Amino acid sequence: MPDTATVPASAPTAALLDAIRAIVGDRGILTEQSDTAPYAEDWRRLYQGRTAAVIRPGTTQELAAVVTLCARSGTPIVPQGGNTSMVGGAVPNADGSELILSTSRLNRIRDLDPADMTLTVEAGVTLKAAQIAAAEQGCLLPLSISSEGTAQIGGVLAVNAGGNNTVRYGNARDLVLGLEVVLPDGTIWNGLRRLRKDNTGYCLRQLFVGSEGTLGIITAAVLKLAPQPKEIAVALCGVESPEAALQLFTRFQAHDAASISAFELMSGLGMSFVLKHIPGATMPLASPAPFYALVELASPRPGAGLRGMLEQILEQALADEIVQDAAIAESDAQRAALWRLREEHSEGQKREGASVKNDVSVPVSKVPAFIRKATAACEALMPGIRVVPFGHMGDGNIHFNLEQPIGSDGAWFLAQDHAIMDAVNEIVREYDGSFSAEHGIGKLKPYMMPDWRGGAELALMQRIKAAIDPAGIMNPGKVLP
Ligand code: 2HG
Ligand code: ZN
Repeated sequence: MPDTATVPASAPTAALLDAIRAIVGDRGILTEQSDTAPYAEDWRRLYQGRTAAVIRPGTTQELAAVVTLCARSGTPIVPQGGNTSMVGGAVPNADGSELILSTSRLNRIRDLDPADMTLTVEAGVTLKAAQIAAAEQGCLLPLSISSEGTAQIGGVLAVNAGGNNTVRYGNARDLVLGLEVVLPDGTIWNGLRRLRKDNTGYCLRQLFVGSEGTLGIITAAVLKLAPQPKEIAVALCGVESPEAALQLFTRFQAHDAASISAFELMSGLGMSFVLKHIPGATMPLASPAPFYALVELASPRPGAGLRGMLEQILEQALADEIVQDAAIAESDAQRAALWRLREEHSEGQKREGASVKNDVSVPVSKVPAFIRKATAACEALMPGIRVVPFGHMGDGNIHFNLEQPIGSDGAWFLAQDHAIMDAVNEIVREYDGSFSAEHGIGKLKPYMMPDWRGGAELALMQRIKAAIDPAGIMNPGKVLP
C-alpha cells in the first residue's frame, strides 16, 4: 500500500483498492510507488503524475467489474496502453486521485481469418505483435508507427493513430470494423462485428476511435487486413528542399499512385541527431543533404516491377536535379536500416535535448510553404531555436518540432511551449490545416480546442461526453477543455 502520510484526501480509499484486488488478484494491481511511477509519467517526461494504483485486469469482464466499482465511488480512471502518448494522453494528474487502468494483460489474439481478412485482437496486444500475427497468415495489418513495438492496439485506436502508411491505407479509424468497449458505468458493449457493410444507425465504434479514453475503454477490436506485399522497393533520397521532395512525390503519384505505401520527409538536422545519438545508425548517401525523402513502393503482385520503376523515376529526378543523391535498399536488412533512420527521429531528438512538438497537418500541396513560413516564424520568435520538421509528407502530416537553442536551459525552453505552438498554429491556420494530425489532444492541447473547434462542434462533443460519461470519470482533463 502507498504511504498514507503522503496520500491526499481525494485518493481512492483502501476499501476500494481491496475490492479491486479481490477482482483482479495480486498480479492485477500495483500499489508500490516504485512500481506505479513509470506508468504515471509520459514518454516525453512532460508530466509527472501520481496514482494510488495501477490496475491490470486480465479479462474484459474483470476490467468491467473494476470500472463498475469506480463508477459507484466516483473514482476517476486513466486508461493506459503502451504509454507512448506524445500529448500526455495516458498520464494521471499529480494529486493521486486517479487510478490507472492498464490494458497490458488483455493481450490475446482472439481470431484471425485470412478469408475474411480480419484480425480480432484485445487492446493490450502491441501493434507489432498484431502485425506479426497478420503476416504469419500471409496478410498485412497496414498500420505502422514508430512506437509500434510498445504502443498497444487499444491506445492506437483510442487516439486514431496515423503513421507511415496513411497515404495508402488511411488512419487507424479506416481499419476498424468492430469494437468491444467498457463504458463508464461498467457496461460491456460487444460490437465485435466483422462486416464490411452494416448500416444500423449511428456508427458508435467511430465515436470511440479518437476519443482518447474519455468515453470508455476499448478492450478489443476487429481490424481490417490487406494482402501482404509480394514486392517492396525502398529508397532514401537527398533533396535540396521540401519543394523538391514534393516534386518527387508528385512524380511517383503521376507514375503509379497506387504503388506508394509511404512517402516521408526528414530534415538534415533531424537526421544528424539520429546519426549522432542512435547506435548503429549510418548514412548510406555520400554527402549530407538539407532534406531527405524516404519512399516506399509496395505491391501484392509478384513481379510488379517496382524496383525498375523506382530506378527509372529516380534517374530522371537526378537528371532534372530534383534529387541530389539516392540509395535504394538491396535487401530486407538494408530496407530496415533505411527505415530506422526515419523511425529513430523522435529518440534522436529526445537525446539531443528539450523539444516542443507540433503534430500538424496541411494539404499535401502546402507542406513546403508551411515549413518555410513556420520556420521563419519560430526563428523570429526565438533566435537560435532549431527547427526539426519531419513526418508523413505523403498525407500532409508534418511533425514540426523545435529543439532548444544550443546551450540554453531545457526547462526555460519548455516553459515557452505555448508561445511556440501558437506561432506554428497561426501558420497552420493560414493553410487550412489542423493543430492535431495523429497524436491527439491529450493533456497538452485541450486549451486549443475552443479556438479551433469552438461553437457548435465543441458544444456537441461536450454533450456527447456528458451523455456517455455523466460523472466525468473517464480520463478527466483530456481532450475537452
Ligand atoms: C513519428 O512519426 C511519430 O515518428 C513521432 O509520430 C513524431 O516525435 C514526433 O514528433
Ligand atoms: Zn508521425
